[in-house]
Amino acid sequence: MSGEFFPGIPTIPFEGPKSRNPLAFKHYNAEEKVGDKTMKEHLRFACAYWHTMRNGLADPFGGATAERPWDDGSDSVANAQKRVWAMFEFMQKVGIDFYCFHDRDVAPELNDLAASNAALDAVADELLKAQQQTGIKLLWGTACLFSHKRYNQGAGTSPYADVFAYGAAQVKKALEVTHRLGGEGYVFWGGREGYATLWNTDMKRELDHLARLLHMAVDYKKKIGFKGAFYIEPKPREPSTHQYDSDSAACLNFLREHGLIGELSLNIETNHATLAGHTMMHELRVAREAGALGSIDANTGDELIGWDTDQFPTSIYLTTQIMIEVLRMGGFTTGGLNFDAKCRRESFEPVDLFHAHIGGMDAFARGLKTAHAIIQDGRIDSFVKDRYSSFDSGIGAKIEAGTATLEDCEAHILATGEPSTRSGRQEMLENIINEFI
Ligand code: XLS
Ligand code: NI
Ligand code: NI
Repeated sequence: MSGEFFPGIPTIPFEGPKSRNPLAFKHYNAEEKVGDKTMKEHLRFACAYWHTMRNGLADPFGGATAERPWDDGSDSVANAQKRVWAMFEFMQKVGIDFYCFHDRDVAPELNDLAASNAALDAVADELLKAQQQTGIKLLWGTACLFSHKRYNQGAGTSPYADVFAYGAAQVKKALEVTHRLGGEGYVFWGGREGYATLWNTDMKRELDHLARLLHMAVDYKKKIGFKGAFYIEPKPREPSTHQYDSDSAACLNFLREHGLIGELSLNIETNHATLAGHTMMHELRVAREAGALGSIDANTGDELIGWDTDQFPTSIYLTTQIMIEVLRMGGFTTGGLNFDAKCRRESFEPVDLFHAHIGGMDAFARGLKTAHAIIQDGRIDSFVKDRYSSFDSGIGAKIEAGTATLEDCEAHILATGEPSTRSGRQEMLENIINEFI
């Protein structure tokens, strides 16, 4: 089958590690079982509408380079509807079952809210048709509250009430459309919810407003019967100097402080972890241990470029770390691995979209198998368990149970003397990980 939009590119087959065909999977074999689930069930790949269909690949020094022959570049609804079919042909050929979008990626922003809403409805009709024809599902939807000029000082945290209200109205509509399309989730990424300088900022008021917006959304979700998950996506900076949802810990603290914990979990993006000065594994661990790891934006940054380069993940070490955390939480429920990633500006041909996604999917297939093998092997887990075993009995058990006092600790040390410690064995453990990679 050739198709209308990507002629000459077949449905990508699995050919195994010996294949030298660049348009074939070497490791991702959708129906192959790893443990008790197939790769496809574990990984729940999603394709990002904004990057795949709408990113012209401009960078701060030059304009768009991407060749997308199906797109006439206009803001017409007809162009937006046609693009839906290019997106779905792409996903079918590459074998991705979910997608994610912002309202303004799928449909144009027109002269006023009513016109933009009507355009969104018209494109949603087409999305629904394409979903029904292909079985592809919506992982999550969201509203773009950062591109339009009105949001130049934020949306939920804008100092202007009318801008807040506009953003809230956009969230309302995006939620309705996500609900109508059977979306499994809805993301809040506060694109400009932060500040450029504290000299003009009432931080307390801005944070209270942001919480109000989320509470309104939670209320509306219940009102319309949307059962999908709500996620908040941490990012520390860019475009703002400081963004309130800086990292997993900051988001969790914000949710707790404002009575939203349990209503939202986290959608964690690798490149944002890097910008926050954390590893992705750290960000995932913080969220998982709080019972709040919802979904993942699976990309990667560049070690030498200081911004959100949104590259496709290729490091097996990285994908292994990610999948260890995913497997340890028992797998995704509503979430998945959304490739919030774009080709490099130099990779401007449509076929590059295939190479990029194939590489990301293969990297995650290997990460999944490796993580599964490491967990099955059990040496890492038993090392960690053993490392803390002094808390399983005696004074340690009393400390954990909350029954030990400072006096008890003093009496214990006076009786037992100087404590002994053992090696943390970092190098040995890293060697074990490399046995599997
Ligand atoms: C940008 C964000 C964005 C969110 C969705 O850096 O990653 O793409 O995922 O609004
Ligand atoms: Ni993202
Ligand atoms: Ni990003």
